[in-house]
Amino acid sequence: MALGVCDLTPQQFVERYERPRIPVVITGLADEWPAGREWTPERLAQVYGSHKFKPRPAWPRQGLAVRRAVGSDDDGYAVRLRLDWFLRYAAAGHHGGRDDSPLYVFDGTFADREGSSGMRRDYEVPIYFREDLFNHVGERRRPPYRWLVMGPARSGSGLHIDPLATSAWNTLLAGHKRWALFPPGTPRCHVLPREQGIEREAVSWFSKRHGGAHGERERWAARSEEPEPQQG
Ligand SMILES: O=C(O)CCC(=O)C(=O)O
Repeated sequence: MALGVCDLTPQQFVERYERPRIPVVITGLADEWPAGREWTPERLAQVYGSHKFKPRPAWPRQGLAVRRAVGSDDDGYAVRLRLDWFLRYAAAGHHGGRDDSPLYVFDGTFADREGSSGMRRDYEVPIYFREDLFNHVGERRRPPYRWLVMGPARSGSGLHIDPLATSAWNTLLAGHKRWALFPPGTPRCHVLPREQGIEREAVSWFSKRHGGAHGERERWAARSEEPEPQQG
């Protein structure tokens, strides 16, 4: 379901979508954001090119320990990559668009780190999402809550459940993003499969259609009820 920002008040959003936990795409929310103009690959390279962001493969592949994935070193410390290098990687046809597990910037500290904190000025939290639910858990338990995400074709986040079972709002500034959404109540084994040969990463999920022996996992994914949601 896609609605324009003018068609939906914050109260209607809560009643019709948030409370019954129904996904919705709201268009027009980012039209005035400076990010829409400023966050082009050229401009980002110019302003933030030497700053390091945290990439990761969409999901570490089966048998590859999480701590050895790009994005963290053998001791679990973050590994970061200069943005101009990442952008070059993403633009190179023989890399980003072809790798088994394309790198994806997924940086939850960009807004706090010197060097990239200026990006905070380029967007604002839309009126529908201004209530800060993480306030209720206290600062000590607040998980990362704002992310910069970007990548080449076929990159993406692996299947996951968000911190503290919350839901995030997402804005797409360029490109297209395909989603697999699982409704509340989906058995954990379908969202976070552990079987041998089932990979959680986006490119595998979408290309191999890991539906399980009887397609049960696929049936749980929301796209069995609606057309597969695509942003952009
Ligand atoms: O944009 C993505 O790749 C995933 C974003 C995400 O992890 C989320 O909304 O929970």
